Amino acid sequence: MKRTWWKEAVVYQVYWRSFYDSNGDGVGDLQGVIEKLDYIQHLGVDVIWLNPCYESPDKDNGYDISNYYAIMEKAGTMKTWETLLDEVHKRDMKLIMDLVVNHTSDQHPWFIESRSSRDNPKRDWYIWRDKPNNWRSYFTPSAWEYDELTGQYYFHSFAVEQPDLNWKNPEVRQEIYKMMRFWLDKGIDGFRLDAIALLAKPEGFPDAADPNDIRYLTNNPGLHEYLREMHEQVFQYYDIFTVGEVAFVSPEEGLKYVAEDRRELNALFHFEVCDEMPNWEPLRFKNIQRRWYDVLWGKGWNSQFLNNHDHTRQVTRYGNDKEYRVESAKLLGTMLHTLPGTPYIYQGEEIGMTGVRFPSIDDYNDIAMKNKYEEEIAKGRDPQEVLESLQPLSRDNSRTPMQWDDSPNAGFTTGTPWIKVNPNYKEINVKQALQDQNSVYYYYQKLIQLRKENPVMVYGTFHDYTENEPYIYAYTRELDDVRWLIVLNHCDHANDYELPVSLAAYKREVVLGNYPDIQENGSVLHMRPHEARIYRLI
Ligand code: ISL
Repeated sequence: MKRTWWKEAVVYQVYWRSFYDSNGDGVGDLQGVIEKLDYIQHLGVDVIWLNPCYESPDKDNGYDISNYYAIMEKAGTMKTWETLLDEVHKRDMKLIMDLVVNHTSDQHPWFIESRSSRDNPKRDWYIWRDKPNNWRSYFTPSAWEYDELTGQYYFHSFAVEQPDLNWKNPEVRQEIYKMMRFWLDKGIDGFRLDAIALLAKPEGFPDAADPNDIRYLTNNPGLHEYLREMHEQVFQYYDIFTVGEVAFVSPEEGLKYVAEDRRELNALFHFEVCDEMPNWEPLRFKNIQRRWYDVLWGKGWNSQFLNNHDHTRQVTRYGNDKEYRVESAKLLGTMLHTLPGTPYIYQGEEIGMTGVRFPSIDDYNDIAMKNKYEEEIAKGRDPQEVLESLQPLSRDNSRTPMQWDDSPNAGFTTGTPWIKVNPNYKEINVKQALQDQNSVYYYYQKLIQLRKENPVMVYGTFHDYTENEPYIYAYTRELDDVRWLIVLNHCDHANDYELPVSLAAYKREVVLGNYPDIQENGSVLHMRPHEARIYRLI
């Protein structure tokens, strides 16, 4: 298998508006990221993924761009951004930017022109029709918005304020490629490609059999031609990393995006877990891992993540964020950093930050949640019941400010935070984690260091020995004569795991564990609640 830096990397995701506020306006900013780069470097990560900071009316937290060539004022200036890139590189790390090209903001000059008249030269830069079909969007009951001025509907896969670009139009594609070269020529190290599976739209926009099953928004014919053209005209000229956000794909479909011989993208995020598995389902998770490994291994590259700025913090959603928060956070980290693919750390995950339950809908900011709340209220549902149904998976669970210390607002800002701080910041914060050798932080540091020193963690083949085990997850990674065994007890109770004969035959050496000692009797491993162990088999 070809070895490359982005396969060996650990990526740290920075949601800058919630990371660190350097000027007291209550919103994190790029200067704040610069001031915390030593903290990120100290963790040992190799790449920073920066969420969108382009000029934007900020309806969807930057995913509605009105000028691709400028930095959002509340984030900073182009000068600040250039300093950030420079400081990242000085610390021997890399920076990938979020590329949002399925849609723009409705305030982008392109769309303002396009909606101005039916014969405007940019009319066909977006998607206009006389009649909508029955599709809904990710964030609204209909994917079509009527525009009085020209008496037609425009298409939007997300919010009304995010009209989709018409990728069929070669002028649009060339303009986007020019913009991508602008940032690549500035020296960035790659792109996270937002909603990239949505670029192509089906001929004639036929009605959907089930409008509520929105997978019709994705993976339509023509998409891969766009991605191949993107590679041909832009990516191949740079030593960069491209990872696509690819919803609703099977491993076979996913391979089409990342197969090295197809020259499209380097890696993908699939959402069989984060979008489609609301809570921890061990057998389902294991099955997903095996299927993607079997189809991609040796051909294309996967990503390992359980949370990001769209998905609830993993220790709350897929672990135990109460009596076993530290052990559970370490177990999930062990799993993500030892399964095949590039591991992603979402800011705050490395100190075991949790999700949140704000008491009022007014405490929430996310357009997706607000829209859904209004939609359900309009159906006559009880407001409190709707709020409680939306809280667990609200995207704001992972968007509360980074918890730096136990001072007011968790040391995030000297102003009023744009979104409330999680009330548990006095217990869970970076200052506390750095003072505690047993903290999640130092465990993540060890995991990341292990990846740098042990290619088996990156290029080792994968084999799951516990397909039908509800609590124990035991799998090996093997490379040449190096063989690692990872054993996880994803459960609030202790469980014994009897090693299969094939594994019991080896002498075992502990590489890392999240409990201070190891309890085993011969080939029976006594695993305590949320215990994780990495063994070298000799
Ligand atoms: O948010 C989701 C589930 O709660 C995801 O399904 C998400 O909408 C989808 O993965 C696309 O997300 C990306 O594009 C959106 C933006 O709101 C998200 O933040 C971004 O990650 C539109 O640009």
